[in-house]
Formats: sequence, structure tokens, C-alpha cells
Amino acid sequence: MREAFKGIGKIKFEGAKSSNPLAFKHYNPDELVEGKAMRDHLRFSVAYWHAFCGGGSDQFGSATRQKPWDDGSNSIENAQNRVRVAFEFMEKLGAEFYCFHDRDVAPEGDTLAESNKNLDAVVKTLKEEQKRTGIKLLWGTANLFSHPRYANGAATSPNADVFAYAAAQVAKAMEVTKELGGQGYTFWGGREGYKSLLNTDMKRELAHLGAFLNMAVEYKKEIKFKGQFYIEPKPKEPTKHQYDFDTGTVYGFLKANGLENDFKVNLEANHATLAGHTFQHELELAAALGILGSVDANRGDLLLGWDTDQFPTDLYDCTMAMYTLLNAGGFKTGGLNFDAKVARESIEPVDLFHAHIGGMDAFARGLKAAAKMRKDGCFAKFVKDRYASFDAGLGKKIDKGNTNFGELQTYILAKGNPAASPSARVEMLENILNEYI
Ligand code: XLS
Ligand code: NI
Ligand code: NI
Repeated sequence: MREAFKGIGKIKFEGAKSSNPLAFKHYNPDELVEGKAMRDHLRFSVAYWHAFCGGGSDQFGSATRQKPWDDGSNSIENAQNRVRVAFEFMEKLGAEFYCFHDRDVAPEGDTLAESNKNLDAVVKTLKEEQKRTGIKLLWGTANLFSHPRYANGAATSPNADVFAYAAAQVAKAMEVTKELGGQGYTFWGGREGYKSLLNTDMKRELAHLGAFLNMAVEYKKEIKFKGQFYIEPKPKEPTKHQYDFDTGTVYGFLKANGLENDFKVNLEANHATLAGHTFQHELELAAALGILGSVDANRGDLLLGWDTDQFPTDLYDCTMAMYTLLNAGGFKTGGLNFDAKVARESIEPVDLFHAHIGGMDAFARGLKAAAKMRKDGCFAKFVKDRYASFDAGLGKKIDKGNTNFGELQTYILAKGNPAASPSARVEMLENILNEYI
């Protein structure tokens, strides 16, 4: 195959003093942090859809990106060639994982059978390239939102045949994910929500979504797919309201449907902010609930209200995310998947490198800063001391579930007013954080 990214070699770590924009300043894959190689902490993944399918179009204009390797056709040959380009890119970048939707990698046919056949043909090339490069599949997924048949949802469509079609598509996507050794499979409810409650039976739609995911779990066992299932929360866009709103909502839904042991969450930074949370809030809650699985690494724009999917460069965000991740024990099956697109104005192939290098360096800095915060232990100690009243006496009984309202009443009536809590030192802690960034 002809080289697609001519003149760009393997991206190397050159250290913070380097001024080469095509080098890592902070991501040094083999460097140990807390006794583990950076590559194994961060598990970087490239999102096939943004990196190799997106062209930069938006509601106001058509595609802008130069892709000299792409003949613009829907042929299998073009799709297979795109796979080779993708692996050349990932190899040069040093990303060890990728993620894809069924319809990113292979063209949709006129029938499901034809689409499946197309997918099989491209999966063959994916498999060859995985073998050639050692790059692995972090997770696969099915696109249940682009085709007009899914305009009213997939598992929550009012049309039972659409539900069946979506099930068949997911079954096939799970099969190929398994075939490619995928470490996970993601469910993002693209249009699982509503535009208007005037035409929506919410109770029924939620029940259908629960049934759909339960059948997916069953099928997973049937085909012996061992990867981790993820749900990716997002509160809105494309629908006005999406049922997988945020981590808290997803957890309640999983519990209500007996699925809490079968799924973890795949958290996307921009989706967290769309839901009115910080990225770290979502990570922290997922960790507390034991469902922290994987991350779609990107960022939104404070001044824009939609899912802009920009590359993550905010050092505070990356540091706080890595702090929560390290505290939670790090990734098991998950990783940092760059679900991010280059700006419409960044039109050259090399921009794809700049974008990913920046994201990888930002998370590498975040990782190192977070490890230092943990080593110094200042925040952890502050938190521990702040809750010390629960470490002994009555507080301990509350923690263990060994008391009741009667006892608490007697206790506090005898004791009188609680003493004021010590200062929470918000500003002092924020100032200390700045010293790590
Ligand atoms: C869209 C989602 C999507 C999922 C995969 O907003 O982030 O890209 O990650 O379907
Ligand atoms: Ni995503
Ligand atoms: Ni997004």
C-alpha cells in the first residue's frame, strides 16, 4: 500500500525541552508512574469515526478535510484501504487501541444481509492490520442513529420491526467485536430518548430499552463474548432528552432492570458538561458506584452549548480525571479513547497528528501531576481528617449501620448543639492544586 502520511515518521518522546510539534513532550510510553508504564495507565485509543470518516462538515457547510487516500466512494476497496490508512496513522502515533462503529468501517448495504457481508469483508482487513501492528480493539459498537430507520430511536422506537433490526445489528456488531478480540462493547443510546412527550409512551420505551439490554447480555453469554459492556451516558443531542442522561440516571436504570453487574459506564467529558456536571464529577460518581469502565476523552467549549468533541488540552481537567482514575485503581478493560474531531479549519492530514499528540501529552501531564498529588497525600489527608468524626464512637456506628433514630435522638439531646465544623479551606486547597499543574 502507498504511504498515506508521507514525511511523518514514528512520533517519538523528546521531552519537555523539545520544540518539535510532531514529538511527545510528556507522554513517554515506557516511563513508570506509580510502578506502571504510562502506556498501561493511559491505554490511548483512536476513534475511527472522527479520525477517518469525519470530513469536517457541519450544519452550515460541507466537508473540508483533505484525505488524499479516500476515493469518496462507498466501495469495499475504499473501506479496506481506509483501514490500512488508519493503522498506518495509529502505528506512527503509537496508539495501542482503537474503537469503531459497524457503519464507520464498512458501508451500509441495501439490506441487512448485504451490510453484514460488507462488514465481514472489512473485518478481514481489520484483523490483518491488527495482526501486523499489534494494535488492539478497545471496544466496538453499532451505529443505531444515522440511518433514517432510526429517526424515532432504535431500542426505544415505537416500531417493533425497527427494534428487531437494531437487535440484529447489535448481535452482528458483538460478533465481529468478539472476532477482533475487542476488550469491550459500548452502547451509546444515540436516539434513545424523545423529542416530544405528546407522542411518547415513556414507561413503555424504558421497558423496551431494559429488555433490549437484557437480551444483549443473554446473547453475549450465548456467543461467549468475554469483553466488558459499557453504557455511554449523554443527556441530549441528537434528541432533546436521552434516557442515558448521566451516570446517576444510568445506574438507577441498570438497577431497575437487574443489569448493574453486567455494565459499566463509558464516560465522555463533553457529555458530562452537557449534563451540567464536570467530567470529574461523572468519574467520581461512577467510581463510587463501582461502574467506572472507560473514557471518551475530549472536551466541550464553554461558549457553545453542544457536543463539540474537541481534543482534550485542558490540564486541570486531565489532572483531576487522572486523580480520580488513579484513586479508583485505574483502567481494567477501558482506556482513553479520543472521541474527538479536529476543527473544521484544520484541514491537512498532519493535523490529525497534532490533535492526538496534544491530547496524549495533556493526559500524560495529568497522570504525572495526579501521581504526585497522591504521593504527597495532602488532599487525601485533608479529606480523611474532615470525616474523622465517623472513625470512632457514634460516627463509627452510623458508618456501620449499627444505630437508629432513637439512639441518635437520645445522644444529641444529651450532648447539645454540635460544635462548628472546621474550615473546609476551599481556597487553600485550590491554591495547592495550582502548584501541581
Ligand atoms: C456521541 C457519542 C458516540 C459514542 C459511540 O456523542 O460520543 O460517538 O461514543 O457511539
Ligand atoms: Ni463518545
Ligand atoms: Ni461526544
